Amino acid sequence: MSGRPERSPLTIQLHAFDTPNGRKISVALEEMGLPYSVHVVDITQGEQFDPAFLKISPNGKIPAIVDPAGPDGQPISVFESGAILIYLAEKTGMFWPADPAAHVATMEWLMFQMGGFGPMPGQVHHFIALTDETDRRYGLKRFMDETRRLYAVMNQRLSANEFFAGKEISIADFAIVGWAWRHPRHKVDLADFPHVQRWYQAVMARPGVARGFAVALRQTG
Ligand SMILES: N[C@@H](CCC(=O)N[C@@H](CS)C(=O)NCC(=O)O)C(=O)O
Repeated sequence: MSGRPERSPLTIQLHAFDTPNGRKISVALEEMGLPYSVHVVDITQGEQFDPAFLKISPNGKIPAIVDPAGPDGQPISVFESGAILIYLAEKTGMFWPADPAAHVATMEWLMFQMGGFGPMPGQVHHFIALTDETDRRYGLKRFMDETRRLYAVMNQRLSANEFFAGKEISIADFAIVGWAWRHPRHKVDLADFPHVQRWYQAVMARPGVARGFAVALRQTG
């Protein structure tokens, strides 16, 4: 199984925490069957600001990876989850459809996730935790409405397509499932979006995806 702690020279380091953006990458690594080791960056303890981590992730956010076998066999680090997914898809040739139309669709829905279906539910997660009702009300309405609108856009896409890129599962699905996984936290009932619900159940039922969500991304003990 990948995700195990032992290292080999070709083991990719995953620096992450148990959040949607972290899970996208553990899911992709598992689905691609790449050996990797987990390095928990506890963002609740400020570890994302450690100078050593900032060297590989200058924006101070998880996830990041270090691939000891990067271009020309040299080590390379990658930050930003969308860039990491594309890097891994190009490295393996997996979940990166060759068909030109499906390839474009993969990029579209990956960018849709990075620009919208991540930042918007992320704001819901922020405002929902506030206790002051005045601070909470406007932000929650604005970002919940927008989050539901994004679910409706996805529902429409999935009404005519099995996966976001079409017939094939792609890195766009891994990006989106990381955030859809948190639908209880942003208070969206997937039953309101039946095509998203069908897709979500199918993606979550994949053994590789299940392993990606099960791997420990928090310190235990
Ligand atoms: N656009 C970035 C967003 C990464 C991000 O927001 N990471 C959060 C956890 S999901 C984080 O590290 N937060 C810590 C902080 O903001 O200090 C990506 O997709 O990689």
